[in-house]
Amino acid sequence: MKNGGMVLYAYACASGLVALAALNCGSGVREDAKESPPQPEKSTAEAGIDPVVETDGGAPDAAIEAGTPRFATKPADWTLPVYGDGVYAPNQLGMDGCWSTLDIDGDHKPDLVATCDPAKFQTAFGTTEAPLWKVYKNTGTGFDRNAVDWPVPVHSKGLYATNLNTGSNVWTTMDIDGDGKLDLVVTSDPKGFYEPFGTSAAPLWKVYKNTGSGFERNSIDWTIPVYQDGISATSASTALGRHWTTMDIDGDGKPEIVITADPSTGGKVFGTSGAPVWKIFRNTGTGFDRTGIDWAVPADSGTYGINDANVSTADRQWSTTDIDGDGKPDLVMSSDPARSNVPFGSETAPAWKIYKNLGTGFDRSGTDWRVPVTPERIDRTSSMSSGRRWSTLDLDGDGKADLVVTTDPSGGDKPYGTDSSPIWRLYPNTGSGFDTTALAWKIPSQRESINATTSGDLSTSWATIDLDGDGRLDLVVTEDPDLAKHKQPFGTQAAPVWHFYRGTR
Ligand SMILES: [Ca+2]
Ligand SMILES: [Ca+2]
Ligand SMILES: [Ca+2]
Ligand SMILES: [Ca+2]
Repeated sequence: MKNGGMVLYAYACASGLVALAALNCGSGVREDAKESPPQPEKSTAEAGIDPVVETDGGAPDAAIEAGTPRFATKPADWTLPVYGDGVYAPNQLGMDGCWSTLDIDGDHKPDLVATCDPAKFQTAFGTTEAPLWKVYKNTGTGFDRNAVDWPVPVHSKGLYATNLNTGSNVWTTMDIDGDGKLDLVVTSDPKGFYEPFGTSAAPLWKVYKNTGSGFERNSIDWTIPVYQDGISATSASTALGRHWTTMDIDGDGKPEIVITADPSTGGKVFGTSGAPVWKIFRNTGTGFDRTGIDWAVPADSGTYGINDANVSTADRQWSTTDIDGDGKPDLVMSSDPARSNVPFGSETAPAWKIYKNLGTGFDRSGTDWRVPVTPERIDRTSSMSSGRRWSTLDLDGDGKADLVVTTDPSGGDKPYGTDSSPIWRLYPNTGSGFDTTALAWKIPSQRESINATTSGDLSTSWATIDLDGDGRLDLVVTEDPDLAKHKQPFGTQAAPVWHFYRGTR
């Protein structure tokens, strides 16, 4: 195996973590909308929400429409179990514990899953022969403070996390068979280093199905395609020109393996320059086909073509995202390769190019997708650098991903509005572009400003996720920003809580 310099990333995109972290990973955003229809509209009074008063520097901003309810103004307490020194983030894998917020029992509400015993370093609960996770089920107003035992398979290292990607320990939690419940998928043989199970001519993953109350302790062999050095993770992008991912590209509810680059050409897209293709390997429900089908992708002027599902470099920005909300991921090219880090179109009418998913390939003819005129130039689907923070996610709950700009580019890496009345700007998805007029999306005011949809690298933790499972994204602040507390939730040690701001309309 020549894996020197191998860089594996984005495996979380194929896992259940996606919808929760609100990352821009194609299918993650729409899952919520698909599984639970939007709730009936309520008046402001019924919803108990204050109307937004636009206070951006005193005078109303002409580009902002005010008066629509957003997140609940006052937080509700979201009960948490007592675990380790406190559950202060939606997901954690470290010295202070291992947990994930994901829907493990398949009832469309995320549960809190503790995967390692806080008294032992990176070791599952239970015994070596009968390992367990602890699941704190979602009650609709919190996580149950009492855990249920969740059996997990035996693995040499012990399955102490929902996802891991370190050489011989590569596994993930994803719904591989499309039955609506997350399965445990071990993609690399612990006896090797980034090598799948089986043989090089007949490689396999090991799948442990979700029974609704645990994972089967016996695996099934899941066939995977043959690809140079082996498909040893759900996705990878390597210096050796190997690029693949696992996603539901045809929208049938089951993920496919999508191989996007040909290592024999140094990592260029497959096909010809005029008719480039990816290779997709269909999911039969019991494995992936070993014979690939051509999937049309657009031509690109770069040396390698569209050779990965998601790319973010100085002169190339694209992602595989369901932009039109039809349930199938589209290819979205968000910066013009002729002008680095600038969208297509003109200064006064910027646009992305979208290549719609036709079910059997992407339309090779791009169509313009309007993006708003903003000082920071919206040249990618999401940005998490200081002062340039935005996300593409369905905040208004109509099933289509919206553009949400969460920092004011005029300085300070803060949201729009004022410290006491901060707002995000939401540009709704019209089905053929983003509305050029923003809605003011009121967000909570706290010591450390909420300047991104999910905190990511920031010191206080929060996330925009559908925590109560009603199909609307909520804002949850999981770490108390009080300076006297460090990496602690709200409440007390005996009765910890998150601050839950319900999403409403
Ligand atoms: Ca659940
Ligand atoms: Ca499943
Ligand atoms: Ca599929
Ligand atoms: Ca929307």
